Amino acid sequence: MLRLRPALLLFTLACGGLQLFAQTGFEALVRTAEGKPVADAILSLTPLDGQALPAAPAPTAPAARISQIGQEYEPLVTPIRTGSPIEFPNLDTVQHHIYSVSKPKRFEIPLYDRGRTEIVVFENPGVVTLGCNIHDWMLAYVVVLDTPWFAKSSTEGRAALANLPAGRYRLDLWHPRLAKPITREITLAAAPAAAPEEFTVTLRPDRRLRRAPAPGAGSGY
Ligand SMILES: [Cu+2]
Repeated sequence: MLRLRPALLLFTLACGGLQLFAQTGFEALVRTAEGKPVADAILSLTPLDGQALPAAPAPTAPAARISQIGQEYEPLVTPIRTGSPIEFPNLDTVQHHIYSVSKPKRFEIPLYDRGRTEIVVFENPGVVTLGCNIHDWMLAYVVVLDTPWFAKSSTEGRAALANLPAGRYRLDLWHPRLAKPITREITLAAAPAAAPEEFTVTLRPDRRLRRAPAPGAGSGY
């Protein structure tokens, strides 16, 4: 039978209880002033009280995938933690030429064919904008974050975080069409709020032009 010394047992129980007590959650609801839900917003919380960050995942497997399909990037916005690899499969029958001139990660993947998958590691935090040298309407964003606590808003405008320690955080909300990202300090209580925190945002017009030929049009590039 396992025998624990009383002091050790108390310590173990106290730590376990504290750990359980300190975990909390946060949910954001992002909408326009007209009440329309906003998808693809990136919510992130960066600890200000020295809350311990979970260990970064071993960069052996890609943390995310950005496909080229139908001569578009899919998805439009991808959040990852600093140091994570992303895979870029070409699922089209035409070649693509991915590039970024964004400061956190400048790179290019020259002409490559269907079936190939390149992997790129994003070492620095910030927003990386991706284009394609062949199809200039192709656009995607990688949001590289030092914190592991981030989420992308759904088509209902909801972004939820769970299992993070209570305390003070810097909250950042980013969206490709937000003129200025929202930044504020928040304090998470041990008990998560009953209702999501609402964010009303003003988005710039979507100026993206869809210029890819219709599927089956038979055009190359
Ligand atoms: Cu392309």
